[in-house]
Formats: sequence, C-alpha cells, structure tokens
Amino acid sequence: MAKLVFYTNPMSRGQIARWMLEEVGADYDEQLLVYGPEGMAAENYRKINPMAKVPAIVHNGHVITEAAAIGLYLADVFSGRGLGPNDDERAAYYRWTLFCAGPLEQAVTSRAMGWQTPDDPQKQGMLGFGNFDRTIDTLEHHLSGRHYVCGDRFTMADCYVGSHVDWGLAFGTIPARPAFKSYVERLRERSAYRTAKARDQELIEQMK
Ligand SMILES: N[C@@H](CCC(=O)N[C@@H](CS)C(=O)NCC(=O)O)C(=O)O
Repeated sequence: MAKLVFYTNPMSRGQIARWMLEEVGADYDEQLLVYGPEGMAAENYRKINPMAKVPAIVHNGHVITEAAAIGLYLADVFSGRGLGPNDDERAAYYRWTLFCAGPLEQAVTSRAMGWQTPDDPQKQGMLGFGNFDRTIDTLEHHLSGRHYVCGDRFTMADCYVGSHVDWGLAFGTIPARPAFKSYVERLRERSAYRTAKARDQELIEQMK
C-alpha cells in the first residue's frame, strides 16, 4: 500500500479523519497546518484543497477532502479491515453517513450560529434538515435499540456518525439523550478512537 499524506490540525474535524485512519490501520504521514495564511490558506495547500480547510488526504495522487468522503474512501481502499458494509448493511451505511454530512451538520451548525429556522412549514420544506428537532429526533430514532449505525457491527459509518454525536454531546450542541450517550460510550472504548484522540490531544498540548 502506497503511503498516504494526512493534512490536519488537531483542533479540527481532522480528528474524525485521524480516527478513521487509525481504524483502517493506515500508514500515513501527518502534515500539520495552522489556521490562516501560513497554513490552510497558503497557496501550496489550496492546490490540494481550494476550500482551504482540513482534513484532506492524498493517496496515490488522489485528493480526498470532506471527512465523510475520507471515511467511505478508506473503508473501500482498506477493504481487508472489514469496515465497509455487507449487503444487509449497505443501505444504512450510506443513508446515515450522508444524513449526518448533510441534514445533521446543517441543523447543528445553523443552531450554533444562532440562525433562526422559519416556523413556516413551507419554508422548512426547502431546508434539507427541515428543523433541528426533526433532525435530532430522526437520528435518535435510528440509534435507539441499535448498537451501531448498521446494527450489531461497527462500520466506518460509525466513525462519521459517531463523531458528530460525540462532539455534539461534548459541546452541548446535541441533546444528551440516552440513545446518544450509550452509543458514544461504546465508541469511546475503541482502541483506534483512543489512539487517535491521544495523538490529537498530545499535539494540542504541544501547541499551548
Ligand atoms: N465539509 C468539511 C468541513 C471541514 C472544515 O470546515 N474544517 C474546518 C476545521 S473543523 C477548517 O478547516 N476551517 C478552516 C477555514 O475554513 O478557514 C468536512 O466535513 O471535512
């Protein structure tokens, strides 16, 4: 397997991608970028990601940005790790990964920004997430009574969905409902999760 370069900042969504990299056991070079013109916004990095954002990975000359896409890509390329879906898991795997990359992220970030969702149902119909409560209730309903996104088995979908729930509970942007709390507790036990978080924490300490 060719080497892979991982562009990140420890205080960023790069934490999601690092956990994914650890789950698949990838051998990667880490490139740390600061926020702003000396790092993510520098011309050489904008050639990799014109959005000037992390995370990004470069693998065999291919650039992958977007934490959700990085996870789906890694599960596919490192298929021997078994983190991609089987036939029975495929629907839930894609559905909930993309639900979190779209509706959930919009619902959570728009609320964090203090943006008001219109009460008018017709206007809510134009918003991919409808409204915050509808989105949160929908995810809670899916996770209730399930160990993982696809059922009994951990898959890459859990790195992405779980990261949203993990961060949401940590920052209070997702309500601490029992289904969310027990789901995240299971994920936090994983050795790849712990290895990834320990590395980012170490880097955060070094930056102080
Ligand atoms: N849609 C991207 C979002 C990435 C993103 O917004 N990253 C933030 C850090 S968490 C960033 O790099 N911000 C720098 C900037 O926009 O200047 C993903 O899911 O990976």
